[in-house]
Order: sequence, then structure tokens, then C-alpha cells
Amino acid sequence: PLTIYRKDYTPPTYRVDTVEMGFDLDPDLTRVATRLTMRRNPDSRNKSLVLFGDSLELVQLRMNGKEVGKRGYTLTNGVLEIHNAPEQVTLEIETATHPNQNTSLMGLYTSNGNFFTQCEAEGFRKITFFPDRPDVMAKYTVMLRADKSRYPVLLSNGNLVEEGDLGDGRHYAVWEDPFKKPSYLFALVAGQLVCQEEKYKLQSGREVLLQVWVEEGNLDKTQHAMDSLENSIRWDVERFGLELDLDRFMIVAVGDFNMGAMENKGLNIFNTKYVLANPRIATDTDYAGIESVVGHEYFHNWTGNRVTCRDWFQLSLKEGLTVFRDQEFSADLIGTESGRAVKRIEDVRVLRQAQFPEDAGPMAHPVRPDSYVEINNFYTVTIYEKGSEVVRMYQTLLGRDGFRKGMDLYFQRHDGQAVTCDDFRAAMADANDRDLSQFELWYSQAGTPHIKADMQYDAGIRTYSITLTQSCPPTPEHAKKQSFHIPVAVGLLDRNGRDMPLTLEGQDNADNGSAQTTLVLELKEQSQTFVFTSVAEPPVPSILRNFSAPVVLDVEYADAELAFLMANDSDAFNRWEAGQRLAMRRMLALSAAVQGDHALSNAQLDEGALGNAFRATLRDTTLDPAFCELALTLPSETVVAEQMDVIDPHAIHAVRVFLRRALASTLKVDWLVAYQSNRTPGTYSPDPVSTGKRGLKNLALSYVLEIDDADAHRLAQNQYDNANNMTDRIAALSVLVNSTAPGRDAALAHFFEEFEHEALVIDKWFSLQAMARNTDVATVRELMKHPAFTLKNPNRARSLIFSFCNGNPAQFHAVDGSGYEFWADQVIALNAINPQVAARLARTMDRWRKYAPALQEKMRAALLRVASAGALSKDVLEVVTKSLA
Ligand code: BAL
Ligand code: ZN
Repeated sequence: PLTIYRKDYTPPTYRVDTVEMGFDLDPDLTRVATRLTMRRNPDSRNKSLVLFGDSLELVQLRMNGKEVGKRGYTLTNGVLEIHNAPEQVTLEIETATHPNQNTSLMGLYTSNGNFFTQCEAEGFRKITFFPDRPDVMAKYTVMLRADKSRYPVLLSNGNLVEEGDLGDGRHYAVWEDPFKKPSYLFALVAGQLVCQEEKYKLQSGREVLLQVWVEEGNLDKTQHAMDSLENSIRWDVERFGLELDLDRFMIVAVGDFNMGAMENKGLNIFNTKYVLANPRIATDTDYAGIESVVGHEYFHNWTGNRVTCRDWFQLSLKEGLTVFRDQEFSADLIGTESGRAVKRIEDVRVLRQAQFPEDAGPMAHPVRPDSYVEINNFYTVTIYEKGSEVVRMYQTLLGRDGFRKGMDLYFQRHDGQAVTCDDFRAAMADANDRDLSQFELWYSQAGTPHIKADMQYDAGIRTYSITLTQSCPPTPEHAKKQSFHIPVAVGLLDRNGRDMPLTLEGQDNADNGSAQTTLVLELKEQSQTFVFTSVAEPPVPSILRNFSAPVVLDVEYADAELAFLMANDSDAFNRWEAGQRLAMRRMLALSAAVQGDHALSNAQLDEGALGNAFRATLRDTTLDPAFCELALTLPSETVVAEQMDVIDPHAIHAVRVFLRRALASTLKVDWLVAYQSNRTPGTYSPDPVSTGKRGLKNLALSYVLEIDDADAHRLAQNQYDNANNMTDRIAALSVLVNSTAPGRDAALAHFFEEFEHEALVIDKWFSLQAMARNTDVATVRELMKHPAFTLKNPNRARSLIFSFCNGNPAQFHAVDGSGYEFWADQVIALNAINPQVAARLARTMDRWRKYAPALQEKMRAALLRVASAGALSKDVLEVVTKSLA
């Protein structure tokens, strides 16, 4: 398939001023009439008018009132070219599509009988022929016509300007979007839906209508999404001075959706997973997810919609920035210092769990990629999460106020435009009068940089030197890397664990008033030494505070220093980090022992400082429970795997289970105390304090269940039986499932019956079983035969197949290769239904070269089987080809 290169960008040959569309909605055959007014772009030397179409029937094409016959255009591989078109063109296009047969969930499709669209990145071309590229921005007017009883609700972008009956049992609605937008932000929804609506007064005094649309029967699950929307509207004004520009803002929930949600102008379409919540069906994690995704899509209205991307290589321009904004939104809503730290730790965990492996594997790509085969494959953790880290570094380098100045200038310069990552960087640099040219390398170079820190204390002259040396491993297409511009936040702790006031040699700190205790060092060379003066005693350094850059930091700490940092660092992120380093060290040593056929014994736990550190954390009642939960969670199997030269999933799993059991029995009483003292009796509330307590309580429960005796079983069974919310219920069920409790199977069956009609909860039921320790490939194949299972619904496919392949490494990597065969079967099956979902699953095998030769060989065979399967989508083909390269 064709590779598209960033360097080949050329401006569009024609601009589109207005788009008028008429839809005759019918699930079997929908007709779309489109009228475009276009004019040739004076910058363009090429005179052809180019439109894209995908899986479309072209019924009619007229230009300036005259039919364009077969000889007037060429249509090859979805590219429709009209040669020698005049400067001003009115194009009328009639197309036909088959929404019921559209299982790709791109373009126009049906879900449970209702119509929905998904156009980002290139779905609009499945609706009509169009210069479907983000730098073509136009004003849209849309008329929807459909059967009134079957499709009483007709929605599109912008404002409803007209509606009425057509007389034949059909009706119509006309929507007008006052803002010009790229085609990927087009949306329509039609069907039987109901809404919760509120009038909301903006800070400017203007009143807007907010709506959350769902299927009938779900109105008891919309309040949290509505609250999150109001919080988002308020926050964007307060933090960035950005007000909602529309009179009406709609969120619509749909059960069949490839992504989490979509920021279509004024008509956000959401996966039900990120809308529907009440205490009975949603966990604390679900509540937090809804808040952040509602925020994310709303924030796109400025960062993405008002200012959009010039081309899809610039995707992180809107995604990285908007993830940063939603992360800050959630952190600000929690409000407390420790709450912010907890949010930061959670975000960094995602980065390490998913993005670091991506950045070290065959699909590694820069935040602004240079090429792609299928753009859908580039909605990645690198574009999103690393992109967000890159945006965060501006704020770390420029300060909050400086960052805000940069944002203001960005909007001042580019409102209504389609721009590049360079434009964003220029706004940040110009608004702050800073040279950020080297910072560009964060956009152009893939791979996770490593920083090695070496320290030296000179008692004679009371200086403390930190030498930072950076390197970046090679990635596909980039063997040698230039030095990055990296903000490294540093503090020094004295022997009592207090922050020392910092003075950096060659830097005048005097005018600052109070002495600073955290300094941001700017590492720009390959190696640089920073000298702190007036350091009265040898300090313990706290480096990369608050994770000031997306890098791997290598520092040689003694166990005792890590325990000291864990207990004392004023930077909560680094307190957590110290504990993780300690645990990681233990887990790697034990993995080596397992591989050397040494039996594991509790002595190995006590040898290290880990048990003591955990005990101290558990007994420190001043700590925020949410922080405790994170500090007492061992690094995941995936994160440990990344630290091994040759990944041994079985050794890692054995070690993690062993350590959890050892910590469970050594600290049994402490876990029970934590369990009891973090109960949250009374009415359920998803506020940060209650959420933190439930998190710690349920972590304690999971440790207690490692003991797997009758007392533990009773504790979990009681919690399951008496839970008044899904967080507690599913936590109890998942530990029961991993135990030998007599009530295990009955609880699983009860859960299914209780929630049979709640699709999102049945997803949890599948997912929990997929990730259970005892679930092997055969069990997953059995579960696929369950009447409630279907590959066609992405959430359901993810709940069972993805949860098993990505979330149960010890079973997935069965030595006989049966997991890989299962994976290949499912990738091939999904490819025929939904290429995007299939390609996501294909990514599971990315790191196959990191495994022991026996596993590698079987993984490669499975990859080859997929690669040679017939009728592969370019989505899947790109992933498997790059994996095998
Ligand atoms: N733009 C795709 C979905 C999202 O990132 O919001
Ligand atoms: Zn986004």
C-alpha cells in the first residue's frame, strides 16, 4: 500500500466556501446530495480539482449546472479528479451508501437501529466525494430527512434552523453550523433518543443549551456527564479565557464506537462508556474517565476545531495539547496538592505502561510522524500521551503564566486556521521571547531519551554537582539522535529529609525573595554539569520532580536512599517513584532468581527495604489514601517487562504474585486495618476523597485475598453481597474470581444475571474473566461462545479479546503458542469486520523481538500468518509489516 509522506504536503488546489448537504436517511440505502461552492487556490499550481471517496456509489456529478460525463473526470482508487476545472465551481454530487452494512463504524453507520457518523480522520469520504483533508475548512448547512416514527430525532452540527413534516410519514430538520470547519468534524445523528438538557449561563451572560442524548431507559445515567460538561465550560474560561462559541452543545452516546469519543463541532458523539454512569453500573474509574473525556472533547472546541491541523502529521497539535488540557482540568477539579500528584502519577503510569513500549518498538514514531500508510494507526499513545508531555514541558520551561501567554498568542494568530506544530512552538517562543528551536527535536525524533545522573559532593567548598548525560536509543528510520532540550526539575534533601534552599552556580537567585527548593535545570547538551553552592552537607537528590520530562532517569540510589526519599521527599511524585524503584529492583532480582531455578522465599522480601517501606506507608495515617494506593501497588507486569533485556512473562508473573503474597502475609494485620479504616459507609459519591478511600480499601482487600483462606473469602463475599456501588462490587468479584472461594462461580453467575441488560457492565464481566489468573486460551475461546459475546461491537471485543491478549500476559504467552494462534485468529476475523479495531489488536505483538527465542519463533509465525491472510486492510497490513520488518 501507498505510504504518505509529510514532506510531500502541498496546499489544496481548491478551497471550499460552503457545503450544503441533503440526506435521505434509510438504513439500507441512504442518498446524499451535496452542493459545494469552491474556488481555485491561487497558491496552487496544479489545476485539477481533487475529491476523495471511499466505498461510495457515485450517482450523479454536476459542475456549474452541467452534468460531468464519464469523460469529464477520472476516478481511480477513490481519487476523483476533474481536470481543467474553472476558477469558480459549484459542484453537485449525489452519492449512495449502505449504513446497515457498514461495520467499519467509519462514515455513516447504524447502531441499534439509529444513525451515527464518524468522520475523523477520513470517514467523510465514505459519505460524499470531498477534498477530505483538514486544511479545507467550509461552512455547512445540512438537511436531514427520515421516517418520523422511526427517527424522531434528527441532529447535526451547529444550530437547528428549521424543521417540519414532509407529509408522507417523513420529516426533516435543517442544521446550520455558523463556523467553518474541516470535514472530519462533520456529524449527524438520527433515531430514537431522549435527552437531559439544561440551560447554562456563560460568564459573558449568554445562555446556551446543553444536551446529553441517550437511548430511552438511560436518562438515569446522564447527570455525571452533564456535570462534567458544565465543569469543563467553566474551567476553560477560568484557566485559558476560552468561552463556548455555540448556542447549543450536544453530547450523544452510542454503543458501537471505535474510539472513546469524537469532538464534532457542537455535536460530540461519545462511546456510551464515557457517558453513562450511576453508582449501580459505574466504577470510580468510570466516573473519572467520563469527566476527563467530556472535558477532552469539549476542550477540542478551541484546540482542534477553532484552530485545527494543517495535515494529519500534525495530529498531536490538537491531541497532545487537548490531553494536556484534560489532564490539567482533572487535576484542578481535585484541587488539593496531593490530589494533583495522584493524577500526575496516574498519567505517568499510562505513559510508561503503553507509550514507552511503543517508543521502543517497531511502530515507534515521532510526535509529529514523517510518514504513514493508514492514518488511523497513528491515533497512538505517542501522539496523545507523549504529545501531552511535550506540551507540559513548555509549561515547565515557561511557567504557568508564560504558557498562558503562548496560548493567547496562538489563538490570536491562528483562530480559524489549519496550522502546524511549528506554529504552536513559535507562539510559545515569541510570546515569551525565548529560543525554542532545539525543542523542535521533541517533535521530530522518536524514542524515549535516557538521562544518567552522576553526583558529587565537595565538602571542602560545599558544592554539590549533578552531571546529567542524555542519550536516545535508535528507532525505525532514526539511528542517530541529536540532543534534546530537557527540563529536569531537581531538589536536594538534607539529612532530616527537608528541602535545602538551592543556589545554582552562575545563576543569580538573590532577587527571588525566598529561596527556591526546586529548580528546573535545562539540559541541552549531551552532557552538562550543574553545580549547587553553599550545600552544607551531602544531600539526597530528588531528580525529575513531578516527572518534568518524558524520559527514563538512571540514578544509582542505595535501598536506604530510596526508602528515605519515599518517606521524606516533598515532591509526591518522587516519593511514589522511589517506592517503585525499590519494588522494581526487587522484582528484577527475583525474576533472575526464578530464571536460575531458585525457589522464592519470604527471606528475599525481608532482605530488601520493600516490606518495611510498605509497612511505613500503610501505617502513616497522614497520607492521602489515593496516594497510598498508588504507592502500595507494585509495578505492572508490562512495566517490569520493559526493564528486561529478554522478557520472561512467566517469571515476571510468578514474581509479582509471590511478592504480593509475601506482602499480604507479612503485613496482614495492616491490610485489615487499612480495609476497615477506609470504608465509605452511606450514600455513594465519586468525590476524590471517597474514591481514594475505596481505592485503598479495595487494594487492601486484594492483598488479603492473596492469603486465600476462609476468612479472606468471607470478607470478599460480604463485600460483594452488600456493595451499594459498582466499584466495591466489581472489586470483590475480581478477587473472588482469582481465589478458591466456594462462592466464586455463584458470584460470577449472579453478576451476569443482575446486569444482563447493562452492556457496559457485561463488558466488565467479560474483561474480569479475561484477566483472571486461571483464564487460559481455551477458557477465552469458550467465553467467545457465550450468547452475549460478539466481535462486531468494539467494546465487547475489547472486553474479552484485548483484555486477554494485553492484560493477561502470563496466559497469553503460553509456551505452546496457543495464545498467539488465538491472537492471529481474532485479528483476521476482526479485519473483515472493522479494520481499525483489528489493527489495534495487531499491535499486541509489537514487542515480539524482546522475548526468548522459543516464544519469538511462535510469535513470528503468528505474525506471518496474519500478514499472508487474504484481503487484509491497509490498517492491519501496516502494523504487521512494520512489526516483521
Ligand atoms: N479526535 C479523536 C477523538 C479524540 O481524541 O478526542
Ligand atoms: Zn482528542
